[in-house]
Amino acid sequence: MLKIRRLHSTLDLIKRSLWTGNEALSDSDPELYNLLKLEKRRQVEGLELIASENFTSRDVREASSSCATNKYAEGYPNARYYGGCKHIDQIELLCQKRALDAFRLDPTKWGVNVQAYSGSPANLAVFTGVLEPHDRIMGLDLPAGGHLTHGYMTDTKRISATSIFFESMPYGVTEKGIIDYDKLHMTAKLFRPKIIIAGYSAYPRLLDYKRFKEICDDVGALLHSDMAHITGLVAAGVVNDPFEYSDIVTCTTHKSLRGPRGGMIFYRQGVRKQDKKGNDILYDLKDKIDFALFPSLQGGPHMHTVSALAVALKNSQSQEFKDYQKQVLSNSKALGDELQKLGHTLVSDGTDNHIVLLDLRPKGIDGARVDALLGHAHMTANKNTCPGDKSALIPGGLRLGTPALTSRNFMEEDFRDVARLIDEGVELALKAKGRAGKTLKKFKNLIETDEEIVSEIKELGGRVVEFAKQFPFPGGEGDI
Ligand code: DSN
Repeated sequence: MLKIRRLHSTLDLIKRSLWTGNEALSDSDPELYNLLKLEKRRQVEGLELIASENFTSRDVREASSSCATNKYAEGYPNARYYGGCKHIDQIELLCQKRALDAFRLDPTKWGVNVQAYSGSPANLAVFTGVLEPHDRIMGLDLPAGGHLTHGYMTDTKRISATSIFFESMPYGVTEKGIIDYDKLHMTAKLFRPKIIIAGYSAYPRLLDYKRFKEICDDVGALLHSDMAHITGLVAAGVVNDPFEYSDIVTCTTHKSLRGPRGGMIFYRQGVRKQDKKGNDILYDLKDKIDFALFPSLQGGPHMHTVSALAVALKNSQSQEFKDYQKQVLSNSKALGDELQKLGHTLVSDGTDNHIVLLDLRPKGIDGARVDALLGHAHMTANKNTCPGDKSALIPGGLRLGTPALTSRNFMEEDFRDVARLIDEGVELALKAKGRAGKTLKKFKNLIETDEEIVSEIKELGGRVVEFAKQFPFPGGEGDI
């Protein structure tokens, strides 16, 4: 017979010095709590212009820190290695269904894996599943706007695991900063890759997926689109759709989609093509990719993230979300136009997406110096290579993006103000560079010590804070 134990109240437990697990973070760990408070303040009072960042909503945050964080669930729905997954299975199936719905995909033609911890593991899982070690891939070169996991290596070193375990050949952009499709085609014919990746981290234009597919078909490669940056824009249908032509699509979930930090892999199912005798050749991507992700590369899925992703995908179906994505694009144009009016140069002479890539070289300065100075004035962007740059540490460009501030309801006129604030920062950086001498180290030291420069940065930063604070901040009122 089981003995019935009295259930203890929190008060009882405290009296008996037993662990309750109910302490508020502010009480149990003021040191960490205060750091988070400072970070929240930085986000509220600053201008967040990193193109890959965004602010999550309260419902996404709630699911993100929910009880699902406690559960191990290695495997996939209805095929787990642990018990207790009844509800977890439903959560993952719901998330998968919402993922297919969000991108208007027919479940007989597409499947999805929602367990990737982020975009980089998602890409590695695709290559691990579909390729043999040392098989060949082609991706946009990092200095031309590509991503590390698209096979990045330098002249002397293999940097990304995707170039350590596989053989990679980059493609690039023309002098005007547009992908050089002709050269890609020519190189692909010689290199014969098994996968060509269409995707980017810092490319301000749309991709020609039809052209990518034609090249893939010509050389017998699969087309893998990595839509990480534009996941939300694709879900809202405001940019061209990679699914129409791709065999595989990977993405992150925390950028324009405004979800938790995670990744997804979509793969085609059903008939791939017909052989010469007219027999159907089927896709075999599902099992290969699912197995590569788990158990080959990852362990238990982060089910709190999968839960929060399901929420974000539901939110992506709303009219508000579609309007938001349209605003992201129109804000990006306004930001780019105003910077050009102020005499700045943009890579590719403009933007079609959420990214504005400022080429600072014609101004006589670089992205590293401007990034550092803007940071002191509460504007967060990132230094970035421009086509033709040799150094990733002191590159010529500054990457700017509109998703985060658009989530705070910034409109076109607000972004024109942002452009003017950035322009003031660039002018100040030029002044500081003139005084600092040659090295970046000296520049960084000067902007923290030169009395006049420090005071001018402070004055600019003060205006930035007053400006930013006027805008609402999503995700709830709390301190952290
Ligand atoms: N770090 C992301 C970006 O900024 O584009 C990609 O991984």
